[in-house]
Amino acid sequence: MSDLFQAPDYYNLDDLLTQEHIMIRDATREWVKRSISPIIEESCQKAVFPKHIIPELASIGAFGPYIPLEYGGAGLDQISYGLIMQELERGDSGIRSTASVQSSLVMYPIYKYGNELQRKKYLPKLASGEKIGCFGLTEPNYGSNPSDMETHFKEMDDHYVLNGAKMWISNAPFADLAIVWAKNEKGRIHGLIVERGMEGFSTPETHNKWSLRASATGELVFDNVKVPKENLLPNKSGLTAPLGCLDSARFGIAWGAIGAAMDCYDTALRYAKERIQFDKPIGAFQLQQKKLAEMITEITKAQLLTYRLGQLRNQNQATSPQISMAKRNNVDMAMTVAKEARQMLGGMGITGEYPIMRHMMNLESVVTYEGTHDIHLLITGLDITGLNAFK
Ligand code: TGC
Ligand code: FAD
Repeated sequence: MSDLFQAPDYYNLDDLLTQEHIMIRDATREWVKRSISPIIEESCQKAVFPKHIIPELASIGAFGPYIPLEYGGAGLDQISYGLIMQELERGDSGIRSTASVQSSLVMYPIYKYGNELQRKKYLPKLASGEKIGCFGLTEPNYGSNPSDMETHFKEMDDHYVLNGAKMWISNAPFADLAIVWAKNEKGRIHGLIVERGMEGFSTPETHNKWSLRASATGELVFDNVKVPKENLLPNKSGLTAPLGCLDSARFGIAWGAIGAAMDCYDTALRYAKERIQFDKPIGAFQLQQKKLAEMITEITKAQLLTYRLGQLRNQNQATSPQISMAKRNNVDMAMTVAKEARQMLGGMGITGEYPIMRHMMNLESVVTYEGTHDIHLLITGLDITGLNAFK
């Protein structure tokens, strides 16, 4: 089925964007129509990540949009980054996942916490898609509370010996390298660059997912892996280091979720005008109009929240709790929009003829990863009361 997507802009938000923003957004939108829409249903049904799109994602600037040009990035601002994530997730959350992991969870820590040698060695190849990375924080026994992680490394003469396991890692099955968060002998968390081919390092794939099926997920297993000392990220340690990467990725997800919601809304709106029941388009019934009116209201509110957050990020003034609020609100909004839109399509809503059910299933992962819905609420709770309700 051809992709007829038309983006809703109820409050003329395009007027707030620069020409460059609009150009980048439209170019990504066109690429999604051309390269993702025709293949995504089959990728999801078959549960395979379409690897052939990697060079194309690189060429549209989706790998490291805000990483400086000198390291191969696109040198763009945060709103451009957000718009790219929005458009990719309009195509599919799994495609956005691949781009946001590569950008915010692999390139960002190397850029921010790495030394110049590491930046020069890895960033251009990650930007061009020649190398794909993944990010290992979550463990089988430690998801929401990564500070208790068990993965650890010991210092030897010219290398470290790494042991442990990570779980639920996007891109792991085919990644060339992993940014792995592990504790040293003093219990301090550090980031290590672990490369495919290092002895004792394996990446088994996680099968039978009902969600994010076009994204490959796997484990990272470390069995006495010898990691050269030059692979430790030297410029930041402690839990704040991985959490800093998550701020950037969560910001991208806040924009991405709007893309998924826009696609569901747009599909339902078109269907409501075309589908005739009781001699009328179903869009003429008040109950269906209520659904559509509430969807566009919530999408518009999310767009405004996210645009302002983008301005704050551009000024380096966005706080982590502000990012949590946007991630939580927008993903929840997108889930509600998807659920209502699916019902509006009746039986057709459950088929792969339309994208809604796929978005709905994907969002079940998006609401959980990068901090669950509940965890982000607790982050807001802590921020406004000063009282920690995690423990
Ligand atoms: P807590 O004691 O509160 O904090 C420890 C230190 O971290 C600081 N901090 C942050 N720093 C930078 N950015 C943030 N967002 C930060 N949030 C907290 C904090 O100030 C403190 O610093 P210091 O100097 O005092 O030591 O730590 P806690 O153990 O109580 O846990 C806090 C909590 C629950 C907020 C945090 O651990 C959390 O966010 N949990 C959720 C875990 C999570 O999001 N995992 C994501 C894994 S990656 C992933 O899902 C990728 S999916 C990718 C895709 O496919 O798109
Ligand atoms: P748990 O932490 O066990 O939480 C279970 C439930 O308990 C949740 O509802 C949670 O909100 C609730 N809960 C936990 N603590 C509290 C509390 N203090 N108060 C109230 N409720 C609480 N991780 C990576 O490191 N890298 C990746 O690339 C990555 N990709 C992923 C891809 C997919 C498809 C998925 C599903 C996950 C991915 N993750 C990744 C892992 C993800 O970040 C974790 O699943 C998430 O952080 C939650 O951890 P958990 O699954 O262990 O749930």
